[in-house]
Amino acid sequence: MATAGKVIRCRAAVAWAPGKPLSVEEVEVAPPKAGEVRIKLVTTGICQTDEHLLQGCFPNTEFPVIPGHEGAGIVESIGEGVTSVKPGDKVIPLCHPQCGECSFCRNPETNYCQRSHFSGPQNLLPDKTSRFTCKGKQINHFLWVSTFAEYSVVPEYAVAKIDAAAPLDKVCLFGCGFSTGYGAAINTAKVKAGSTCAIFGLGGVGLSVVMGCKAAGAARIIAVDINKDKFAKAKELGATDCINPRDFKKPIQEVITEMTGQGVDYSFEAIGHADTMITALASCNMNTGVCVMIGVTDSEISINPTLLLTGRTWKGTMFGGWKPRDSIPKLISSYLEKKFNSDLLITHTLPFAKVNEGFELLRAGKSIRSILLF
Ligand code: PAD
Ligand code: ZN
Ligand code: ZN
Repeated sequence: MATAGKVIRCRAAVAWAPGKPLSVEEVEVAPPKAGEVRIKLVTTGICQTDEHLLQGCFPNTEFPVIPGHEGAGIVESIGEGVTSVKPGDKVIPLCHPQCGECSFCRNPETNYCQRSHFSGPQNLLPDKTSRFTCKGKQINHFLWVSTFAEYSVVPEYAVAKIDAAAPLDKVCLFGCGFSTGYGAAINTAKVKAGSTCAIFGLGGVGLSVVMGCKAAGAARIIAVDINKDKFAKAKELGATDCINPRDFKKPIQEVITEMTGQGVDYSFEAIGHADTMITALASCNMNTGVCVMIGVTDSEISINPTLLLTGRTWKGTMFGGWKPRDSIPKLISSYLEKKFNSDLLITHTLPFAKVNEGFELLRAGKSIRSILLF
């Protein structure tokens, strides 16, 4: 493309400091170095993890930064040595990489990659430099992908090439929310047919868990949220019961235990609060129950060890357990074959300039997923 090898000037939403609205600015995006890919983003979703970042609660991140990690786009140019994608390919930038070389990537039992942000900050690309500047200042990357920019540079091992037929304004959800929630049920919990499940938090992630539980053949899917406006969508996606903890005097884990006899087989926390993580754990049955934590918090948790002593399993999930470069293209093929309908999670589509409005909708509990179009 004519822009290959050149600095591109384009729009991006910059977070200059925690707790401040995003500022849509003109930024400069340097060309990709060896092993990197420059992507022209077509669309991006807004996830609660971006909100954690804006509030200054995301670990290992320094401001100013370009947030966003649920994007879809087209390869604009590639750096030296890149072989798996070429200009013009449709791609999903991956906030959870798959380097293919580390011991975890080589282990079929896990999707964690040692180059993930839990192993080291992703404010800068792996060579410890940024490709973004704005008003003469260096701007940080977020999770390497920074999808709130018209162009972004990412390492090759944080890009998945997808089917050319995929509608980018829909499949951007596979870059985080849908894949995470659906995979938490299918891969991490390994929900069995006929089982009972409880999902705490009915945002884009929690509702994707509902879809995963339904696809796995769960017999009863109990959806829990303090915002009853989320219940209609949860029912549409497969929830059999919807409950609001504020409608009960007794703790919700006791309500769920009474509803199911012993507690559910699988529980999921898709909120990101320490107290609901403990509640989700106590809601699965005391012996064979499995609780999966999805929500992100840096708060400490204190539990009575008896909760685990009797046999419960407590696990976390990153990116729904998918090895992303291998799995996201296949998951998108299943979407194209209409095996599930993740489009139902999209409640708002806004022009990119309205990015702050998208966050207001999320904060007010009015959206599931807002999609921004560049
Ligand atoms: P969201 O804000 O769209 O949804 C959260 C839902 O929780 C909302 O419907 C709230 O009403 C509900 N809620 C809030 N408090 C309570 C409560 N006390 N009891 C019951 N319901 C409550 O967020 P999201 O779906 O975008 O993300 C959910 C979490 O998952 C968030 O912490 C995010 O950072 C995390 C996440 N984790 C991964 C991962 O790989 N582990 C990936 C993506 C997102
Ligand atoms: Zn996310
Ligand atoms: Zn790896």
